[in-house]
Amino acid sequence: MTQLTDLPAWQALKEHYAEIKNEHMRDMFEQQPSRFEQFSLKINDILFDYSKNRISQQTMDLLLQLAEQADVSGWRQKMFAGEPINHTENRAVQHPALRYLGNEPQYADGERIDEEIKEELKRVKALAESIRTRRWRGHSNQPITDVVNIGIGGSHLGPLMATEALRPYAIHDLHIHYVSNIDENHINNTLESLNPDTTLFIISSKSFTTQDTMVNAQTAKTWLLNKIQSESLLPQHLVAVTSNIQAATEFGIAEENIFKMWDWVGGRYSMWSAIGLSIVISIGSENFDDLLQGAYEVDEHFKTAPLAENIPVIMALLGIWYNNFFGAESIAILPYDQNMHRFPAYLQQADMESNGKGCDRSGQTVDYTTGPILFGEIGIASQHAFYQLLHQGTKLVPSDMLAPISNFLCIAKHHRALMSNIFAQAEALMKGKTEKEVISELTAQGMNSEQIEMLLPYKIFPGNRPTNTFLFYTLNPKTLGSLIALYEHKIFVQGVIWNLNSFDQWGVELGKVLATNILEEINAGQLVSSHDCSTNGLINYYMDLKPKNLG
Ligand code: G6Q
Repeated sequence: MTQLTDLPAWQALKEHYAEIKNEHMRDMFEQQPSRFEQFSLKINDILFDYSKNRISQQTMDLLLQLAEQADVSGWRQKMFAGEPINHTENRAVQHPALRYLGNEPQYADGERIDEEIKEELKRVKALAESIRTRRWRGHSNQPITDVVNIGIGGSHLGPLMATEALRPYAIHDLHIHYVSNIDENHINNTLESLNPDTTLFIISSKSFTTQDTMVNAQTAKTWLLNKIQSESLLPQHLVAVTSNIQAATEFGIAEENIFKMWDWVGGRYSMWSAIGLSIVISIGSENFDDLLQGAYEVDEHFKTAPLAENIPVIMALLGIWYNNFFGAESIAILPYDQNMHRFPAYLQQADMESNGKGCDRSGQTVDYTTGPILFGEIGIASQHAFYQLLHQGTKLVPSDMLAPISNFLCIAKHHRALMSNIFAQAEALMKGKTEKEVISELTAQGMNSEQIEMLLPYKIFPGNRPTNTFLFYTLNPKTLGSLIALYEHKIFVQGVIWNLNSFDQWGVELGKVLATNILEEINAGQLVSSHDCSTNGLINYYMDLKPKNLG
């Protein structure tokens, strides 16, 4: 394959960048009053406005040529056909099949998968509904009031994010908790207020070997047994989601309480599978169906819309424009909806674990930059925290802002103020504030020329800082499903263009084995000398000072 940087579109974009890099969006808007119509798209009730980007029609044409020359359509077709595009693990990438609502058979590595997907979803819904309707009883015949999902990474972030985002749709006498950290504080703080008689644990682990999850699961089991005192009653309080049925059975989970997941679903793409069990318990089967529906409609859009009108493709190309041509190193995700407070963390994993790679599909080290540093927080809170850097810092941070046009109660006083902030921030980031504007502002405040001269440089805002704005009617399950799928496919398209395998995660696997040797050394209780002097020093310092009851 031709190197990415040798593609004609890449070369043309380099030249185009040199021409456009000093143009200011303020002027672009003045010259093109129809920019909003030209550079915005809609899918269902989601409006995607990308007009506040440092682009012209020529930029978009060249970026679209890049997508064509990198064969985005070909790779997209391979993914949906279930070909093993995760070549380092020899696996298909079929999370879209989990939400497929059409009538065509679905395949992964040549095997038909749609029947078992439906079967498993049915089991998940049956369990969820029996808990929601209080038919599922604990060992003392009391209904379940608290569900604790124990899992980490992909087996944690998606369900947590969606449960929080869809709080208005949740059943209120059922509380869903999430435990991921091996630090005992996490599980202890969670169990503190819970009653074993009315608590159900979901052990969510694709591999059922992840240390953090397994240690927390053991602690949960011991906590249950302290009260229940008989292993035979545990099935009423313990279920698992995994592809390692044997390990879950050996752990003591009844076979009928084990929900399947498959090799062809990556952890960070798995909330659509039984890993989403806690979401279904929280919002119910019908709302979960809506979540799937929203994602399915985006899958169909991604599959069929021409590249120039394809929202995930445009999102990906804009990211590449800043990452590879402007040298931007990060992107910010800024939801203006409190319930989306875990959305940036969720996307951080999805994006950085998928495209945080420097080795291309043929095993060569790339000579261009790949996945950005993704960070973010609730927009309003961030305005009082890190927006300073977005406005006046030396780094270019392209940002995505997301907001609902109406929220659940829609109290005018709150909502109008919220919306005025998102509009004002995106406008200010684009326009900035010129010297002339600052002078007239300070003059109007009654300052003399000496005071103005002193303050002037600090009050100037360069502007020209790009944002995408997503407005959606309300954050309902369908819209959330669509938003997540838009980002999933954006990540896919960027991975294709950077010629990466977005679906393996050797860095995570490394983390899973790295600590093993040191744990053995700590368990042996002797001073160590097998590492560099810093690591030896830290371990020995810890061994010396750790509380004696830690052994
Ligand atoms: C996701 C990653 C990673 C994984 C966790 C948990 O894509 O592979 O975040 O989800 O390490 O793994 P298990 O589900 O196997 O416990």
